[in-house]
Amino acid sequence: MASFTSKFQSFSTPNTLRRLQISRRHVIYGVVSFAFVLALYNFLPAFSHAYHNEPFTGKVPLRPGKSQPPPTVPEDMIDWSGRANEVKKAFRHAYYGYEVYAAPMDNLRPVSNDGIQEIDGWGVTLYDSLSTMLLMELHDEFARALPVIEQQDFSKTLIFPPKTQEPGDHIAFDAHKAQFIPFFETVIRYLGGLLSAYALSHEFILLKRADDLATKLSGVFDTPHGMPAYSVNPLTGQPSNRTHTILAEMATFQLEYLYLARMTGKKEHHDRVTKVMDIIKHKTLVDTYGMLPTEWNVTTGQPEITGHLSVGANADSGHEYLLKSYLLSGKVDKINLELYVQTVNTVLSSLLYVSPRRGLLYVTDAAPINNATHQFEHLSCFFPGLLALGVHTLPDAAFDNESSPKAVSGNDADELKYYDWKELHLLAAQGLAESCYQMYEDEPTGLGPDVVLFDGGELWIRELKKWRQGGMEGTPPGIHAKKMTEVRHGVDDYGLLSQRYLLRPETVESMFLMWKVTGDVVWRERGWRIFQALEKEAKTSTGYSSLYDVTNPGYPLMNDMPSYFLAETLKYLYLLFNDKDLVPLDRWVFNTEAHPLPIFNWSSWEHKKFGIA
Ligand code: DMJ
Repeated sequence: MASFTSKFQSFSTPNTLRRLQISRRHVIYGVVSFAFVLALYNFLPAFSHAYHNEPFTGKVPLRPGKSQPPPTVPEDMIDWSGRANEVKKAFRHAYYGYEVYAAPMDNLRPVSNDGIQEIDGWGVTLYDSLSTMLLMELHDEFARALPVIEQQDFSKTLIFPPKTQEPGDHIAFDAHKAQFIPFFETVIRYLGGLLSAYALSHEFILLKRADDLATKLSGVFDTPHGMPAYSVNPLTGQPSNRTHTILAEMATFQLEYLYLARMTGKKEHHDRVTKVMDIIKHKTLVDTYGMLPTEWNVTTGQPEITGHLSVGANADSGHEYLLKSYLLSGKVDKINLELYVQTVNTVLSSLLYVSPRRGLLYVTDAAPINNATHQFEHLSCFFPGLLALGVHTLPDAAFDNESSPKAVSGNDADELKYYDWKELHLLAAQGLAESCYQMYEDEPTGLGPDVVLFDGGELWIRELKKWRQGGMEGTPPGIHAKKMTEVRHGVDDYGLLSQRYLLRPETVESMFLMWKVTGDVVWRERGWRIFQALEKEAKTSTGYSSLYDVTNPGYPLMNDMPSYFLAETLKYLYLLFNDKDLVPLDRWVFNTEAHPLPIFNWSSWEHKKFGIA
């Protein structure tokens, strides 16, 4: 140190500096320090940004890059219409099994080859299959269904005790409850099925029966605030007295009732929607930053205090119908649109996480907002498709992050302002759809589990911020996740909470929408791999069955074929492979059970008659 000091003292010090009592040593220290800071500023962008107050300088370009295609034959050699035909064959196999072994009961039990009453007892598989039959041009099957529908008595439920108890079936039969029909399931499967089949076939009897059914359901709204009760007795019109309800059950009927009002001209159907939307709109959802909570109270008309937020079980279609009601009735209901954009932005900044080792993007639930469970449900896999649909159909102004209402507050949500929201929504859709698919690819059966639990993870919005501040190297985080085999020590980022596969549609629904919106053939390829896995692992001699264990090929099947398999899973696969655009997204909106309803515009008379603002 002594020699270092004396060396510098041998230089002559200018008079001015000497007068200011600044030595040459001070000058040299100053120059060296300045050069050091300058180097950091230039070579470490993260550092340079962190020491600024981050002035807003425009949008960060988001380049998602190409998805990695699964190995396959070259694109131009694929016979897509042949593949669509394979799905049609699968539908016929399942529906034939239902007709022969289960009708007029609700569902086929595809292992024991008999039927079971599960939802109202009016033969739900028949109603849920109508729109798929029409799209597949299965006219004989459709013709056989019409007289059954014409004669159906919707006044009483036909549920009775199951003949045998299945393993895992712990719910005791309750004769009183069996007289009540669940509103949500009845609307999405029966009412939605009838209305969609009417729109596709113009068979007037279908509209008439839809209106009859809605009349039988009307008592469900006889609650203090007009929120639908969980269930109703269709014979007496009495609503169930359960006070607790969930978002999905109270806010998944708008599409069906708006279309019914439009087709029948009946104001009462429109009023049901207005009342519930008024409750939703007038809540100041401060604690949840504008996102509708999962749990509600029918008696008070208020959300419960749990603060639970989710796009999965119990909430999913409540969010889905915000966007879809806006689209169905000619894009005029701005409140629905705003609620939808707010919801997505809250999800993007608070419920989306990236897994630590593989970089899988997942959406989870939380209660309250900062207390994530890190569960990722198959049910949530509809969400990437919904995001893609929004990007495809909404006007650019909806994504304008200067003028749209700010849904969320706090540091994490502030990051949203650096992105074009349209690009950001599509990026999230891509990352999530890839994870949903990866859940299938990870299993030896090729079919995905119902619920997984992630081993922690970082908020996606924070990872995006690091990526942005670090110079935006490569693709943004959460987009191209690593396969299990690419992770060192083979330690996976998640474990299985439910290893069942319940023939659910959500992942193939998102594959279909991602294909339609991006035109990237990889989504078709992935859908094909899923279809092949279904053929291999779920097919029985009479239909297709849910799996107990996706980790175990060949393990005994669950003996259960839910009607949504024919309404949704097979329909989305068929549309994914079909080269014709049978259901253009700018002319039709799928209800949550995949029954397409045609988009319409209210006339000025209807505005007046229904009191539409
Ligand atoms: C379907 O009945 C509907 O999509 C509903 O909205 C939730 N999920 C089931 C199938 O998983």
